[in-house]
Amino acid sequence: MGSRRDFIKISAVGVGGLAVGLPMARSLAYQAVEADSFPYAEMMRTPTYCEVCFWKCAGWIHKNDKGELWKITGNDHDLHSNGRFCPRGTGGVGMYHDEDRLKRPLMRKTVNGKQVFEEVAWDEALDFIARRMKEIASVHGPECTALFTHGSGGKYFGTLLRAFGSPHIAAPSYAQCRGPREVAFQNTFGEGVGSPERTDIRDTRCLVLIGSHLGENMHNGQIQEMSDAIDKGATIITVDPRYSTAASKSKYWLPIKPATDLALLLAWINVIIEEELYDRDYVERYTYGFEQLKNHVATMTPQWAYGITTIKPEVIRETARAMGHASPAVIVHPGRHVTWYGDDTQRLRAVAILNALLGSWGRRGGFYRPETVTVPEPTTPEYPTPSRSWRTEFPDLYRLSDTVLANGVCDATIPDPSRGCNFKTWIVNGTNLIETLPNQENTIKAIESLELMVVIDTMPMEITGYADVILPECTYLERFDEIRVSLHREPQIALRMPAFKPKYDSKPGYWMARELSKRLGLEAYFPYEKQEDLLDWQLKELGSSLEEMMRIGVKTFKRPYDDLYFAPDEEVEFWTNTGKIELYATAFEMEGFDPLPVYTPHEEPPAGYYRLNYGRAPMHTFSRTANNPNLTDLMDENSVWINPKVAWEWGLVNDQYIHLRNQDGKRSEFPIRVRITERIRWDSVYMVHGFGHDRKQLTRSYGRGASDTNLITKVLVDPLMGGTGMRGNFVTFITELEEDKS
Ligand SMILES: Nc1nc2c(c(=O)[nH]1)N[C@H]1C(S)=C(S)[C@@H](COP(=O)(O)OP(=O)(O)OC[C@H]3O[C@@H](n4cnc5c(=O)[nH]c(N)nc54)[C@H](O)[C@@H]3O)O[C@H]1N2
Ligand SMILES: Nc1nc2c(c(=O)[nH]1)N[C@H]1C(S)=C(S)[C@@H](COP(=O)(O)OP(=O)(O)OC[C@H]3O[C@@H](n4cnc5c(=O)[nH]c(N)nc54)[C@H](O)[C@@H]3O)O[C@H]1N2
Ligand code: SF4
Ligand SMILES: [Mo]
Repeated sequence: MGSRRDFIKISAVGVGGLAVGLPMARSLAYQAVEADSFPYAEMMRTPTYCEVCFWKCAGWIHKNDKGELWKITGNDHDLHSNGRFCPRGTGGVGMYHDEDRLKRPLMRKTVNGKQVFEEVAWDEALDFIARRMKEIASVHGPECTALFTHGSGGKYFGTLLRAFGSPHIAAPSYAQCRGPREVAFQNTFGEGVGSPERTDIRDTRCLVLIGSHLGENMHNGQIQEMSDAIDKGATIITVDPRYSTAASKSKYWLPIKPATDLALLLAWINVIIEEELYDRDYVERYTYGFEQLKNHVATMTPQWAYGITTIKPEVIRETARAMGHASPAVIVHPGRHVTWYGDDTQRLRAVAILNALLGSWGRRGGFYRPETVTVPEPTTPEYPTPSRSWRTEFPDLYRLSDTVLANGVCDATIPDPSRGCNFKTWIVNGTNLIETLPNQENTIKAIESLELMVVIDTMPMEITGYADVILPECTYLERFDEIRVSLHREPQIALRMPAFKPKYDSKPGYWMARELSKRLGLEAYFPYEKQEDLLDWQLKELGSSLEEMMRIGVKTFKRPYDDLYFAPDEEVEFWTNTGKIELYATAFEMEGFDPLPVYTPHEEPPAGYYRLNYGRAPMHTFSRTANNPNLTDLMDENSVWINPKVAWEWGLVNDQYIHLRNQDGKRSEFPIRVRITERIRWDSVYMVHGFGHDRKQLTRSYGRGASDTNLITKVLVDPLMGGTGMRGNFVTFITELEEDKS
């Protein structure tokens, strides 16, 4: 193992690794002992839930008559998909087939003075990890171990970490995604929005999308409900500087000047109050702070907002009236990836306030009350009580965050004399932190300070290049996983089971976590050797069984109460300080933050620069699908959207390759193709996230398109909860590809 001082990103299985005979031989011998026949080989159709994104649609994996993978379809009883998968979900077959998959455990070793990854047997990899975890914890404490995880298998690594004595489990779906929304809604309604969102889109009469690009954002159930709502005549209002798919379906498209949404929201609140378009009974019965709000927005007129947002006053009024007339069957959509400009919690507070005024929370066509199922857990010893938390390192910061921040852990890993301790071990499961966290230099600096980094992944993604040990997980088509329980209108469970034996020498996360627990003396936290026995026990406790779930895939239970919406005269107790919906956020005030949202202007792009805007493509998920053989067929690189006026000024033509360079001089690693389109404002450019991979082992996606993360060096951190605003970066164009090699 190379020391961290000569740490480098290594990109390939070293020549040494391939040539070394012993570990391979051990690995194969090990397989022979382990390999029992695959018990589900005869099943022509096995249940699963999709892992291509986090909507977790339940479906079926079908085999052809040779027993090979044929196709994946939706389960008709599933509330997330209603039996229909999105193109990415169907393309899940590509995850199984991808020949670039991680195949065997790899360890960083020094061979002839050079660091390489060497293939090793599972025993060697796991023994090494457990030994190093113990050694490092004996010096720095177990709390210096952090888990970053996104996706289903992470649960069991979480158990391992807690059992080991660390509370530091972080997911990029909080501070890089929906954290500000959850904090804003918790501090207004006493509850977050959750996932899938509790939006009652199918019955709404007016849907307001503020940068929610449903259509590119392919969250299945929402898209289906949105098209149902459109069929039933709902008014769609889309606020987006880009002409998105949703904009094309909308009655009103408000091409707002980027970064000014809070001004629009405040002006809408102003009109709704001034013109008495709000739900008076609801506001009187349920809310706290109406008078303060009214005074606060008194001067925030449409005329005021026009100067900021470029949206005409009459359009602001007209759209406010459309919402008011649809009330309470109106949804001002809370969005999902909301970490934009650093004042995101306050922007989402304005969204929450609007919904409260319109009486949509708890109402049909607004936000319903979701239900879920609680899965019982086997009795295990108590977790040890950690003596430190990441908060120790950031005592004054991000006080309203209710979870461990991925970026917080990253920052607390970089040695800093003002802090007492730093993280020393990272376990990274199913998250490509290099592309996922903004400011790559910072992420890499943190990784360089580590003593141990273990990466569990299915693909040789960027993050694996920095690992000490890489553990290959089998894909979701080859494993059991925890029972899917998520929020929905009805309580429902779904099963994921293996359709095939794991390819190569890959293994399920459950097995890895349990094997590590044995080596760490923590086996008591994993009382079931086989995951299927754990699942069977859990399912029986819930009144089903593994046998039943293997046949039906999803099971729906009855809601215990008929309370999907508030009853007409229901007295509702909200989990806020006042027990009311807080238009005026008392918890914010107590923490020294604005109890009512205040608009403050954001930095503008300097001359010759354009705001870097990014988002999704319907056929890809983040960086995880860029190499998927089925999905690269549909789209194999991203392009940069440029307004015709700007293209003309720069002499750019369609399909020309250029580089982008940001305000800090950071240049895109790979060139990107120009797409000239009226669909983007002249002050911004747009690109799809997840491309521009720099790992040669990703044979289909290496060097295809550019990475937005590369160009996000400036991070606008939300002072309330630590969300990482990523839309404050500006880029210019480099057309001379050959000359600029700096
Ligand atoms: N620049 C920029 N950054 C962003 C965003 C953006 O739009 N632009 N979006 C943000 C948002 S909204 C989110 S939610 C996050 C998402 O962040 P991530 O979840 O980190 O996104 P991915 O890039 O898909 O990385 C997933 C990783 O999991 C691996 N993987 C896939 N399936 C499995 C599996 O079954 N087991 C294991 N162990 N690994 C698996 C993939 O190979 C990949 O390395 O990113 C955030 N960061
Ligand atoms: N196909 C596909 N679908 C996905 C995903 C995926 O990877 N692929 N990821 C899923 C996940 S985890 C998430 S979090 C969601 C993310 O998807 P969403 O929450 O829908 O969207 P965002 O990424 O926040 O926003 C992208 C849109 O915001 C617009 N925008 C940019 N700046 C501004 C601005 O200043 N104001 C306004 N009003 N709009 C602006 C952009 O033009 C773009 O249309 O998508 C989910 N669905
Ligand atoms: S929305 Fe598509 S990719 Fe996401 S879980 Fe459902 S089928 Fe899979
Ligand atoms: Mo997300």
